[in-house]
Amino acid sequence: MKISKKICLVGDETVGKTSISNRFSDNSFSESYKATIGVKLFQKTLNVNSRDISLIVWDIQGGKEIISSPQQYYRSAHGLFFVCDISNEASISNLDFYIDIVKTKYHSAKKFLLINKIDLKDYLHNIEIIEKKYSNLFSGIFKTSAKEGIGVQEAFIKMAESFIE
Ligand SMILES: Nc1nc2c(ncn2[C@@H]2O[C@H](COP(=O)(O)OP(=O)(O)OP(=O)(O)O)[C@@H](O)[C@H]2O)c(=O)[nH]1
Ligand SMILES: [Mg+2]
Repeated sequence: MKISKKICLVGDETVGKTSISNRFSDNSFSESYKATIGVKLFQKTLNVNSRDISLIVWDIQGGKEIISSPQQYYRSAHGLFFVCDISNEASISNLDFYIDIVKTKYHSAKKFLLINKIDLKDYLHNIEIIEKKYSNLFSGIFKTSAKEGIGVQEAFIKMAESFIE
């Protein structure tokens, strides 16, 4: 039987949620920024341990307002990717806000952290700080660059694997 899971991307505007989605979905990347309004969905099937897992990915608009909105985009999510941008301090400090909301509302979802834009070498010092702070809160932490295609595929595979453990 095919397993189907809802995955949501959570985080501030411009951290790279859409870019991560596009990298995973069709291995593409664009330098230009177009804010996501509401949500964009896509489906991709991964085969892990000889099982097909259909991932329905919800690429949701960034920012604090949307997570508390009555639309409840995150409702019934099986997996959540929290995303921050190493070059954007606010996106890192705001992780606490998203985590707090999720703790109460979406506690049963698998949670992974994506530390994105690791191609921006001037900000690599932030990685260790983030990893230390959040090491216990997530099922996994991945360093990603949607731009260079680093870590993205791996993160989605780990997420898919976590559903059949
Ligand atoms: N250098 C670099 N730039 C990136 C990376 N990922 C995304 N970007 C750029 O960052 C900007 C924002 O990317 P988006 O993917 O649209 O961000 P988002 O989180 O979907 O933004 P919202 O839809 O507003 O929530 C774009 O100009 C992307 O090209 C990355 O890994 N490295
Ligand atoms: Mg977006």
